[in-house]
Amino acid sequence: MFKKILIANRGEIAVRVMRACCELGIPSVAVYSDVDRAALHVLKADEAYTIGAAAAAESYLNIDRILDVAKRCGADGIHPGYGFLSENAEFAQACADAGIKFIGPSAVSMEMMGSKTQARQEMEKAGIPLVPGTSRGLESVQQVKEVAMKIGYPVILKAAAGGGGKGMRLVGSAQELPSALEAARGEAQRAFGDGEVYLEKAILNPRHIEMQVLADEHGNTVYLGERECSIQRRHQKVLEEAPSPLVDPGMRSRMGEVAVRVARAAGYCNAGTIEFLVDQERNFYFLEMNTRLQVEHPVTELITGLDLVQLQIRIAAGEQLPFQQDDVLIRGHAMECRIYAEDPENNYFPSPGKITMLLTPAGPGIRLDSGVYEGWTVPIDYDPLLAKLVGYGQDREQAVARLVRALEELFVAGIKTNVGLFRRILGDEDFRSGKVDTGYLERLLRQESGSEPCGEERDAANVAAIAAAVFAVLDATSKAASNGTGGADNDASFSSWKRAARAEGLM
Ligand code: MV4
Repeated sequence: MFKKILIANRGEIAVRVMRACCELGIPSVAVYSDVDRAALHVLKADEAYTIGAAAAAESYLNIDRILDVAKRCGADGIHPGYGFLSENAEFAQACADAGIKFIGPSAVSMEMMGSKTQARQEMEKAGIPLVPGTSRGLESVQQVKEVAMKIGYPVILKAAAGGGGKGMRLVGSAQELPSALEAARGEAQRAFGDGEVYLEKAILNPRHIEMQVLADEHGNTVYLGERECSIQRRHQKVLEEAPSPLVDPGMRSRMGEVAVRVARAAGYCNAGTIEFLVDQERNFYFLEMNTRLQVEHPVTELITGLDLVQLQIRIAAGEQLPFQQDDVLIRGHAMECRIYAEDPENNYFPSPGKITMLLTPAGPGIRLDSGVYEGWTVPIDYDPLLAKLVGYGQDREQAVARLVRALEELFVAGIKTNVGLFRRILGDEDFRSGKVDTGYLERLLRQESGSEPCGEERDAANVAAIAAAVFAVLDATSKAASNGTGGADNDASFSSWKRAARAEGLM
């Protein structure tokens, strides 16, 4: 087993990995940038080292600095979390060269899945169901027109070096093709330094469902069930759940077996995720493989009872998977809300700043993976994910009810968050009946923006609520009164202010 693990990441995922280290009795080492000196992951680590300026390129993406720290402190393993260097084959190779175990797949598997055309070629060979399209970079406009004609419009142009939605272009007809191809190539070149573009038939209103796999170094590969990830906006996932309301046991085992074949064809080791697009007839197609631990891994942990991070560490240490496919049982339902520092009134733009007050939910079926604390200032330099609020229940209804209750308990002051969005989603009829696809959230936001109170109404309500809060603090006699539940104000939109006033009155 490892003597010491360095976590090359920050925020909630760094804290999550430290928890696994702690339970395994392995000391953890944090690295941090200048603006993260007081970050939660630094406070929670056994040791912490500075690695440079706020800009990620100077710190969390700085391979030399991170390896320097690892050597200096005697770490024999590095966990990359997600994002940053987690899917960087060069980093995985540099770790191997330095005699430090990268807790993740090999550089070779990462490279194969990093090129979407190479991945398609390998998966084609392995007989994996793919969206109809090309598995090589496109050449002449004439060739592209012929292929598109054969598979039928609409088609999608994608960057071979892309993934996650960057550099995609929907093409409805042959007339649009020449300019779309040129634009897609230019975009891919600028974004990835690689202009290779390929083509797929467009699946309309697809669902995005992904399958978790685990593979050890001894040839054992298992699947741990799917996650429904269709609720996203601009390729940013917002809410995920497991199992998917769409998937029955038959579909799960077919999808799981395909996912295991994908992992085997990639020579894959450690935790990985196979993304599928699912069409309206419930046909599923391999889309891409994420060669890392994912943000939404907790929902899989809750329904399987497994600790994915501990398993990653044990696999990297050379252990056998401690169970077989038949031992994996799915029980209950889990749902994750990604709490971001974003301003709902400003198109969900990042909204960093000081967290002046934070009340966190707990209780039955609630898990909070957080990277922040009261009094800390959320920096603008990184992804604005604050925490993941995860609800678990014996069924979907109970998971939802617990999340709704936990969202009521959650109170964040000082910064704007997207918490209100989850109240809307969880109360929505289509969501409650499991009718979601990748267009769901945009539709909900469009439909609801019309029914919101107008700016003036909102301002008046806020002024009244702020005035009430100010009076509660200024009026010393309110201390006694604020202990009771008194007041006839039952409007949910005032409850945050009411709570702030009550809390400040008690101080
Ligand atoms: C597609 C597609 C429809 N047809 N490919 C977007 C993210 C990237 N991983 C792949 N994406 C898509 N590929 C074909 N052939 C629709 C999407 C897509 C999408 C996929 C997953 C989750 C959300 C999405 C939102 C819009 C489009």
